[in-house]
Amino acid sequence: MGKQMFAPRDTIMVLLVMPLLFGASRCSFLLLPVDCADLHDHYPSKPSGVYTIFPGGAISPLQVYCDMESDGGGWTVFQRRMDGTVNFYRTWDHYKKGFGNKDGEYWLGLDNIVLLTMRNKNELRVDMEDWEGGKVYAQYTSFSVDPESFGYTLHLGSFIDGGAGDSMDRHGGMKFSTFDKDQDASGTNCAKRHLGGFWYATCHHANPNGVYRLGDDATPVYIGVEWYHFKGYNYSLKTISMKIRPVTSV
Ligand SMILES: [Ca+2]
Repeated sequence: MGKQMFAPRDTIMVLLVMPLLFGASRCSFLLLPVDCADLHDHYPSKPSGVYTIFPGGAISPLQVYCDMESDGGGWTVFQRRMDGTVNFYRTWDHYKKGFGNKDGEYWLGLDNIVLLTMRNKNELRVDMEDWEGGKVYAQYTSFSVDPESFGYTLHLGSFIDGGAGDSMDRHGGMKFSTFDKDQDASGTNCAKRHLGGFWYATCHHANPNGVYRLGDDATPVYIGVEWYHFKGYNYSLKTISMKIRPVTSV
């Protein structure tokens, strides 16, 4: 009898609280960007830096570096080299899950890249810098990566030249390879030969995950952080970063 007496009041409480909860959840939804473009759309004045995004929903936050400057900003960076502080000669498991420091050098992880590219059509931009202050980029009108069961196969759209040249030309359609998982199109193990992990073909025109070296330092060729059509095979770049953005953005 007592419980029945409380029931109407409980109901009123629920009716009063429900809109508050609903309102709170709608507000917090705006704070859960799926990528850097989403963040940029809501907060256009935010500078480049490390942010938390939610490409897999509210329960799986992911820290990334967002490039909010290049060509209007909103780029989610998935690969970044800048000072040689992180070793990129890593196993399959590392390339699958990601490694490094988000405020410095890192690889975001193939599973995260798949997650980021499966929802929308994305474009790819690769920014790079040589040791003499030269800055160029390469852009591709679309970029996606198949899930692990398909070998993380890379798909690239048309090339747009920002001075770097099309050094991804041999890499579209390739599966990802590491020294402990050879899925390249060569009879050799490209990842072992060129000391990185990448969508190697037979083997590369671009080796962004190679060994960080000081330009043309006369050590063996083909193993540095290279972009062949920009500086050739015996020149390791000062910086390189690979980033994606939904094509509908900006
Ligand atoms: Ca091979």
